[in-house]
Amino acid sequence: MKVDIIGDIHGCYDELINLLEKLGYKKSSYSYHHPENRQIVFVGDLTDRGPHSIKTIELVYHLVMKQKNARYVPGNHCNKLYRYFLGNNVKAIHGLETTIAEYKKLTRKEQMEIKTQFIELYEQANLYEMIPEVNAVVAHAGIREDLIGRYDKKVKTFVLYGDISGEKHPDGRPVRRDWAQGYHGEKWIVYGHTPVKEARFVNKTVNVDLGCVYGNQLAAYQLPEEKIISVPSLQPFQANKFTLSHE
Ligand SMILES: [Mn+2]
Repeated sequence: MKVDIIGDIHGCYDELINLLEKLGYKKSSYSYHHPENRQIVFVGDLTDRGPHSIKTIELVYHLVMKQKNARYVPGNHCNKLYRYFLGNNVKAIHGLETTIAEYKKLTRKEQMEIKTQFIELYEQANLYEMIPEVNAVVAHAGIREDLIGRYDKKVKTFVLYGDISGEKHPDGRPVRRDWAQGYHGEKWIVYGHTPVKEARFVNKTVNVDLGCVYGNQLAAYQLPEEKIISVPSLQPFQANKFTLSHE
């Protein structure tokens, strides 16, 4: 099996379509198929901040749940939207407000459909995906080698938010440890979560969140080819959203 692991989309639906086409997927009715039967894996954070979060949910739901030739792992934004749809009291900030605004413009029937689809997609997802055929593990914010195979609360926090210590930078951002530097495993760890201008390779890990929603690129990491394929973002570029290191 060959896979295309796609970074954080954050509602950048048009860029997702461009990327799927560049990767060689062919559209037929509402589906995308690859002539060589490649599989798509989404690293999570489908929604928030970008222009088309609802369309992105619909397409990913279709590929994963109906067509069943794609996989999805949840990101922290997915977790928050899931809790919103369950009726929990979550704050509509950090991008969730854009998804809620789109959602509220839908009819009651459409709202019910999209909510049901997203809840179904989220609940069937594993915290991370192991893909032995290409010797890889896909987790939204990455995963430490000793956590692979575990599915407890600590792992959940790690794969959704990264290696956070609980400390904060003076500007309020959480301090994240650079788990990739300490990773010496044999499996590829493919992740997103922290926007970087270029795919960040450290040991056998790669960050494929090229900050599409901040105007850079939407990228896929191809295995077993070990190749990055990307398309330009259609959003305005925001240089201050990119960090040079893991922070
Ligand atoms: Mn994230």
